[in-house]
Amino acid sequence: MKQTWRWFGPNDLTSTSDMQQAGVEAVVSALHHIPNGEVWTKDELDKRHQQITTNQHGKATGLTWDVVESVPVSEDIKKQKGDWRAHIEAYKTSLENIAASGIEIVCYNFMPILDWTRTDLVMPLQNGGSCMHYDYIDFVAYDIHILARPNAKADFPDEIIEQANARFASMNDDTIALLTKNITFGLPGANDTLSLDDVRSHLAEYDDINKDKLRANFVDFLEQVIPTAEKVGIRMCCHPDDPPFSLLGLPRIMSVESDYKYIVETVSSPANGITLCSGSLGARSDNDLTGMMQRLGEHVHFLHLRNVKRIEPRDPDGIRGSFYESEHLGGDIDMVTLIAAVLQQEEKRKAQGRADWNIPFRPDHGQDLMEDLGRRGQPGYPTIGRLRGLAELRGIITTLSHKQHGVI
Ligand code: DNO
Repeated sequence: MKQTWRWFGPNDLTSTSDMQQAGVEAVVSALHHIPNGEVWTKDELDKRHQQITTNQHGKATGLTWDVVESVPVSEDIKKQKGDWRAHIEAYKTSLENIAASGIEIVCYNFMPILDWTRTDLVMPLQNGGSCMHYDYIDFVAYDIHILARPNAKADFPDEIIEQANARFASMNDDTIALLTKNITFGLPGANDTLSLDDVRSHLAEYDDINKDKLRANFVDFLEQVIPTAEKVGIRMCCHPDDPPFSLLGLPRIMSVESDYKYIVETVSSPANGITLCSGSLGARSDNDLTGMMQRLGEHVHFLHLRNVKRIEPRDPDGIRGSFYESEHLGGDIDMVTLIAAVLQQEEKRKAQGRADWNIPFRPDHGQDLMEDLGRRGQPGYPTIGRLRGLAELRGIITTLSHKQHGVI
């Protein structure tokens, strides 16, 4: 398992030297300044490679840029409206340029309008740290009362609506502004920052797009770009919906195992794979992460290892509800059995002679701890919390590898 780390570029509060000290083997990065739908040029790619491989004193860092996360899929492509055909052509050109620059793995997602979202970016923890939190009731209060989406109430059970009404009644202008900002602000990786009116007009454009239509548009996208990825030697890997259930009445199509199965079977190619994100998928209780890795592991090109703790309130079926981002080993996902399944997959690949046996993972997100508290880094991407996560994950990997190879 290759130990990687997400880096947002020279403005990231984590430096290349920090990554070196954390024992990072390779970097995950993206050209966030390039607007969705535009081509990633060779020049811009070269610049980012340079920033990763060489430090500010001109010395080699020993780091390489191995994974792109993400080349965003534009809203036009997801809706098949406006400039979508031109955006697909640009996407293919970006893939060609990325491959020419030496990168083989490209992560992306197909979530409509909002990429990942949380209601609270700094939930206080008992130990003095903080973490991100998705509060189901806050989100419903936002949906029904702040965004005032027509007919939003029809999407929720009565007792959740009652709690959301009471929550909204207790909010003041500041809490409303903060919640609105958190939900629509465009967390790292999501390029767009949206106002309430932007969200409303985006939503109107999805009026005629149900789950089947969105999925058909996704398959069309893959049928266009996967042949290019195959030709240039890129492995695409789709990130799951985060959280993995419908938001704002929008369809979500990469939330459960059967969604992934459908996509890898419908557009069958080694270039069409999965980013298994344990934290995103783990926010619902019916996703069996270890089982997914065992059953779909051959398609997994990239891993995000993160943990969540599912908390009340939840819908009566337990699927949709609140959660917070726990310590990497502290939540509802069994990281040990999941990593064991990854190591088994790697052994299988070695036996099959697959060159891509060493699956890159990154410690996904981290809690804000110590010097990172109040440091105003990218939400979810503090240095120390991720360093802690990486160290804990590395411990499991080392132990299980020893066991696998009969050392213990
Ligand atoms: C959040 C990230 C996501 C992810 C994209 C992939 O921390 O995992 O923003 O980068 O969804 O396209």
